Amino acid sequence: MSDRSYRFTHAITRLPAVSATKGLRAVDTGAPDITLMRTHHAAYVAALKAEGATVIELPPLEAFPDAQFVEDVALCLQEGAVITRPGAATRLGEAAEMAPTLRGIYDEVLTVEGPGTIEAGDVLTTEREILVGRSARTNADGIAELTDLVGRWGYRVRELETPPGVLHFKTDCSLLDAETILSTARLAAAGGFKAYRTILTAEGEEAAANAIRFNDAVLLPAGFPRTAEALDRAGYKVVQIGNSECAKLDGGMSCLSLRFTPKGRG
Ligand code: CIR
Repeated sequence: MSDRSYRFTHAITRLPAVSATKGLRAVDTGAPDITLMRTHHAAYVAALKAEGATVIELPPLEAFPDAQFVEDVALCLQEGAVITRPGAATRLGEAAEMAPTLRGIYDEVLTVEGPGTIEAGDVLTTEREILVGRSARTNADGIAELTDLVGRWGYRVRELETPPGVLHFKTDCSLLDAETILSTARLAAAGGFKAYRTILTAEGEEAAANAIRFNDAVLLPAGFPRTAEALDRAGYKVVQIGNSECAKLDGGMSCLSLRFTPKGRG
């Protein structure tokens, strides 16, 4: 079994802008503290580097308060990248900002042109398929266009539903290894993960589901001790990263990076 869905050579991150205080959020729990957000961000980048990543650290984009959530604007695969088309109007322009960086890395960079919308926070790439959760940001047309684009590289897309009221599919799940998905109970109950082993987040710790497996580590937002313990018991190396400020903007570990191994460099 290959491991290209969780072993990577590279990551792209973007430093949070001061304007991140104005980032989108479902429920306002107060403005994030940018200094603390940047401290957490530095720890996140350091954790990726500790796992061997070459991290391309992009500068803040003040015009786009959510631009540190780079994951949403592109899907990076080995064969090429796809620039997505965010469903949030204030985030649409972020995709074009990411394109030149990806063109510098990949020979093939494709673009979702629309009219559909898709944010890659709704996309979970596993070893055997690409799962896409329909959400308030990702619609059927967007999924159809992505399916068509990645089909040329041999990928199969399977459409699932993001639970109601949940921002992104990966707000509620993450890949732990080729066979295993960390999921909230509410998402697992929908039945889309039957072909996988699932580890459930502890009750009341649903926000722990937005984690990432990067090489040997699972980066988990700090503050979810029972889920951390369950992962530790299952044999994963858990690295906890502060996420209190991004959480105010509905962001977690996966949102903060694009992770990939460009073909020929893996
Ligand atoms: C948004 O609402 O778009 C941002 N405030 C949070 C994006 C989080 N990204 C993700 O879950 N992949």
